[in-house]
Amino acid sequence: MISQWQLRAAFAARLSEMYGREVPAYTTLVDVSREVNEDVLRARGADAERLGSIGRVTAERHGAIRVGTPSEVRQVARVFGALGMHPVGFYDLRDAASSAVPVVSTAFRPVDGEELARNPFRVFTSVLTPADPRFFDAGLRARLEAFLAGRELFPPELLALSDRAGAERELPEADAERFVQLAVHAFELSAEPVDQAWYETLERVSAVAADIGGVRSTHVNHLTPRVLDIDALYRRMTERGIEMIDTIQGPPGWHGPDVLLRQTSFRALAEPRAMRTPDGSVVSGTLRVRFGEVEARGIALTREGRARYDALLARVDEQIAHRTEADRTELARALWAELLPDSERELAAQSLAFFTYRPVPGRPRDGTAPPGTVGGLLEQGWVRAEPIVYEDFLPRSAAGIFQSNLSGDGARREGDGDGRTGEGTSARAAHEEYDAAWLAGALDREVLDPYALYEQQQSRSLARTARELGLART
Ligand code: OOG
Ligand code: NI
Repeated sequence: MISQWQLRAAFAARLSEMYGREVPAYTTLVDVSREVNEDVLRARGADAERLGSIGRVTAERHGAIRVGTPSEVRQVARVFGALGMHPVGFYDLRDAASSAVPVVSTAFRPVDGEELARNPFRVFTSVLTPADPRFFDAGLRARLEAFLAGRELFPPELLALSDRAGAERELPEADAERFVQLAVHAFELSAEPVDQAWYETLERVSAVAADIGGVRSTHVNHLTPRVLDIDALYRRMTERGIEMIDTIQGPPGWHGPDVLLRQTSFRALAEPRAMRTPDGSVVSGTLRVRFGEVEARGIALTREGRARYDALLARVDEQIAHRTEADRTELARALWAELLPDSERELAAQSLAFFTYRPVPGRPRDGTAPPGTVGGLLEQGWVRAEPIVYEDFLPRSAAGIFQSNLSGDGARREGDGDGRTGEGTSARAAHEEYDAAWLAGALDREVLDPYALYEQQQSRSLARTARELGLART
């Protein structure tokens, strides 16, 4: 029998193999990431593994897919449910000022610590919002919905195997193999000719709308390795002549602990695709739909910690607007140092980040009683804190990453009006319609709250620690 985590690991590995065959630049990214990780390990020793063993980090990937309808995203939930991956978090990418895209998203991932340690594979999953009149007028919406209703992304055999694996939490070997084959195939780029006129109609609204609704299948659009030093990775990719987007998204690099998530990407490559022209002939064209991304993960921040990050973004935007010449990175680094303590201990003591706690074994009992605060326990060496890694995404970074394939034809830039109707009352209504509850309804599953998951992991460890130290509570 093949268990869910083994299925997940097999799927992730085979998807990676497929993507490397189809997108050779991905292989370069994986190779360079591995080199950087080995260097960091050599330079920092055990400290390099503070946020995950080198085995986990080297194997770790996230992918991204985009689908068109509630029923399609529900099928996605069944396929990933088979792999022990659950929808966590709700991201609305329609508002980002300079990079609005007509989707709302969640991430499918394992949720419990042991499952994450076995294989943390996650997939950022977006679903189109055709009823949002800021992007689609009534006529286009109707054509789009009719087109989407007529396609099948996942064959019935795959869905049946998915439901079985989801219910039984394992599959016999032959069925597991079949499942992995069908699942990987569902995310390959299809060779079917693309209807050029239809694709271009959608592209005028948004390149993402065209990527989702302009073709009869779906595909993984990037697969992201994890790296221990993203600044070094960025330099090395640039040295190899690969043109990266101009920033690293997320918190700035600084002297303090890594927190949340830093990501960067290279632009989608022009790949040859068969196109059906309006007169019915098939010609060869190119589309830019698949790109490369890499990320560094840090400690998960509490709501209070996250509020500081959001304040950082707001302050950088504000100050950059007045001082266009200012170096964004330098400014962010300086503000960050002001907003966030630069040690794990202070992050823990001020409840800004999540940790798991455990008593220090063999601490000499000097007759004093352990203090009642986390800060005091850490300070006096009673307990040790291990950082909890941020397993989720950042909406602002995600919006920036979407730009990786919006920067060519079909880019929607700030102030572009084409394809959008005004932002009247109906626009606001549609805006509210696509919320977390809408997504949960579409998925037919609860969308889990990432903070609640981290909080639970932390409070369990605190309760255990308090018990072992004989404290009433901490
Ligand atoms: C997803 C972009 C977001 C990330 O890592 O933030 C993302 C997409 O382009 O479909 O993958
Ligand atoms: Ni990504």
